[in-house]
Amino acid sequence: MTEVKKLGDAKNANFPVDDRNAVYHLGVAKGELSSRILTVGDSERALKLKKELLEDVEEEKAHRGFVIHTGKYKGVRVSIVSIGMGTPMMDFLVREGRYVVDGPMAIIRYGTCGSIKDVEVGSLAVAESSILVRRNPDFWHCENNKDHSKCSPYDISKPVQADKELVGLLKNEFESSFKDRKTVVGINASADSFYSSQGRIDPEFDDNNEQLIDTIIEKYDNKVNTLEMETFQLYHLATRSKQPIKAAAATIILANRITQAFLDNNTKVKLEIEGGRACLEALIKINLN
Ligand code: R1P
Ligand code: URA
Repeated sequence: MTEVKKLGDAKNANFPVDDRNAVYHLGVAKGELSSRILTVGDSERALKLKKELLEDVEEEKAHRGFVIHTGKYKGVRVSIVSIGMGTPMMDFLVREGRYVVDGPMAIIRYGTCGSIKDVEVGSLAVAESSILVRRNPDFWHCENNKDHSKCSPYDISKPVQADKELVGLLKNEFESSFKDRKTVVGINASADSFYSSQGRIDPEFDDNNEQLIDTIIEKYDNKVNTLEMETFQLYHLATRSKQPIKAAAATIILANRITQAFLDNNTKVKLEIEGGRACLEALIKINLN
């Protein structure tokens, strides 16, 4: 059963924790999260993965939109954590997760994405690196409200790398698990909106994003495969962490932004389980010593 345990009074405004040292958003204390984490966006995906793949399951923890299932995969303790959507949720997971885990960590994200390449929906992707695409509100709120020439509506960052060893493990696991499907390996783009910053046209809003997908394609020489919303923050924080965090991400290609195809639910569920298994295989094989 889901445990909705209330946190006690927080002690420290800079990094709030309660009397048992449980962190303010994830709601867990030291020992309640594995150093090997598989994170997904959707809580239903996390629940399915737990039911299908974990043994010796510990008490479920749920707080502020985060759900944590800890148990054993092939005898190794892992946590499957659903975080919802967007870079702020990934920021909470990596920072508060770092606080409650001692020593080196490994974090794999398994999510869904759109593709801007000629790749069929239902293919898989592994992100060797990630860029960040951010809407720049200043573009619409310039001083004189007309001078748009001085700034761009969207900022596109430089790439941040995944952990090479974990990418290699994920690539092998996906290629051997999905022999009849393609696994593409390359650059991911994490966006701060599913809509405007992923180049979706929404007639209800002034988004100025008609050129965005072409700009991303050109800037990175047609090497950006996927668009989603969290991987950049994972890679950025993992590479800035003072203690080692090995991070990598894989995704199911749900939407093809060129052909407008969208994957059916039954195939998605199948790929969630099989891909989740591939991620757990990689997660237990990565060396954390
Ligand atoms: C948008 O529909 C959500 O799907 C993708 C995006 O990154 C965003 O979180 O990932 P998940 O399927 O893991 O949620
Ligand atoms: N998730 C995203 O962020 N974008 C897509 O197009 C599909 C899933």
